[in-house]
Amino acid sequence: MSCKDTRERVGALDFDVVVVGAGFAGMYMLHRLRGMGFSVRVFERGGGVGGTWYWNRYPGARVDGPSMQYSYSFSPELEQEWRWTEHFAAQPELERYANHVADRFGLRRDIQFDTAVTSATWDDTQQLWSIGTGRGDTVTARWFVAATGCLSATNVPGFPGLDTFKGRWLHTSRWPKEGIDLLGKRIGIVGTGSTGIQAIPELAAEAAHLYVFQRTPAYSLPSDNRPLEPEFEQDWKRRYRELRQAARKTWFGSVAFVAAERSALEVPEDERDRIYEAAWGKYGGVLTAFNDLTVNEAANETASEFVRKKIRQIVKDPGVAEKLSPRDYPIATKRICIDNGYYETFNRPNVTLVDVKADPIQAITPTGLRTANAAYDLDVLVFATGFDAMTGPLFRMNITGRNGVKLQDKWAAGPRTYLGLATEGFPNLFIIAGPGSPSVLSNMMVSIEQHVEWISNLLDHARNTGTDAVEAKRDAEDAWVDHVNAVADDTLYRRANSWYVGANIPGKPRVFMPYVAGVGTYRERCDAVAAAGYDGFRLQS
Ligand code: NA7
Repeated sequence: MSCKDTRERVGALDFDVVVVGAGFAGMYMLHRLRGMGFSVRVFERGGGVGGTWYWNRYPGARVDGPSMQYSYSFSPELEQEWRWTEHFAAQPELERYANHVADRFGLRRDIQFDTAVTSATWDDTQQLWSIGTGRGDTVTARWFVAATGCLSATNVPGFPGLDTFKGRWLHTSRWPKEGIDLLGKRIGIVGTGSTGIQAIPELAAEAAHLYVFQRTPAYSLPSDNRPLEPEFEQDWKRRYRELRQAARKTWFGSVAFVAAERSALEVPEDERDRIYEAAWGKYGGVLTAFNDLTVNEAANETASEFVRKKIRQIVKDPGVAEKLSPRDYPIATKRICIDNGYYETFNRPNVTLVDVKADPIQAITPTGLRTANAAYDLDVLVFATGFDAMTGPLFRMNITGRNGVKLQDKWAAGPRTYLGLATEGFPNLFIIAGPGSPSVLSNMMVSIEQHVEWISNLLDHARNTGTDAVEAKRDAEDAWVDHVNAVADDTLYRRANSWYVGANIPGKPRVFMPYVAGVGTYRERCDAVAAAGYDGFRLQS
């Protein structure tokens, strides 16, 4: 059955598929579905393509995995023609890549920019989604795909007095395109996660003085970023098919991030230290030196302590080094940070580390920031305070499923999905890299491509079989949620107050959201479900 037939059958459809988001997930979803003959409309909140790389323009913004692997694999021609200049591309280059892809595949004509989706309601009688936008439009579609990203709903803590601040404040993911003048300014930055750690060395280089307000110290590993050598690029391009295929079978979705086949506890201490030393400064390095760092506390402590030792070696003031040293959670249980000179920055005379766990932030004042024990005068206040991860971008669309049930209500105690792709009671809604899939615990490009291809194959199957509605079954979803939890329980991941468990957002239920069994295993599960006629889904004509 063609899409035209589908439209005629229902009569009320504007599009076969509405996709929300024109980041890497939404762009490929559009390209793939359009190529299969579906009519598609993409709504994008921003003014351009690129998602994360459209929004995150803060100084130092850079991908934390190798560019040769953080790129689309679906088009061998694209793969061969695009040239990365560095091993770890910076934001401007990633945004250029997104724009190149949009131009090359003519994507823009089906993307409506500057348009946020503000409601999505399932119509069970007509079996379609009715989607409302912030511009006041409403469109209908059979299928609704959330390509909204895991880290796109910004989190600005509700400190009292923020509206009285006379300087300029901004969240790192809303940095203006034209940049801001930081030279000679007194700058404060709240947050020392991946973003803060990338931004801090850059801000310090410009600031008259930089105050770093740290609540929890992070483990950070040095990046081995450098210009991409032509021989390296050519070698990769020659072997791309084989390397991409191999990456899909790994745990993380990257051939450069594969753990060595040995326990950290099976080698003597001096040899272990030599291994960590050799791994320091290499991508994946310390975290992949042994295979039990995320499952065995004693093994993990060897890596955690190695990083603390490095901090003590780099940071000259022992008191500052100690404040920068994470002690209350195991390494890798929060997203590892990758930096360019982060710890070294604290040796600069114009940088002050403020421990806001010991001396909590009380208020923002007209002239700066006040903690319990001190006041800091600031011209610019930067929030590198992260995101309402994974569920936030979905909730802000006000999604209502069958029988008027809101997604927020169904997920009040934490997200519940089948395969991270769908949720019972919300037919024909698919989530790319949703909670319950490897998503943020993987090379996002590999996860995105797998989800896009799996979803589009399902839509093709539905079209070919005259299926109008596809919904996850309750028992399949319950079993998947139990499985996701059981796999997480066998690891140390729950031990950190991370955004993986929603701990960064006050009141958010503490549920471990990503699926930690790895992208290779996950892909096998998804393929088996499809091969069994979409086992666990109800397919209705
Ligand atoms: P993260 O990793 O969530 O980091 C946010 C940081 O902001 C972290 O250090 C938080 O401390 C801190 N934070 C958040 N709220 C507050 C308040 N109220 N007071 C003080 N400090 C606060 O976000 P990022 O943007 O750095 O990284 C997100 C992901 O993007 C990253 O993992 C990569 O995948 C790319 P906390 O640790 O909660 O104590």
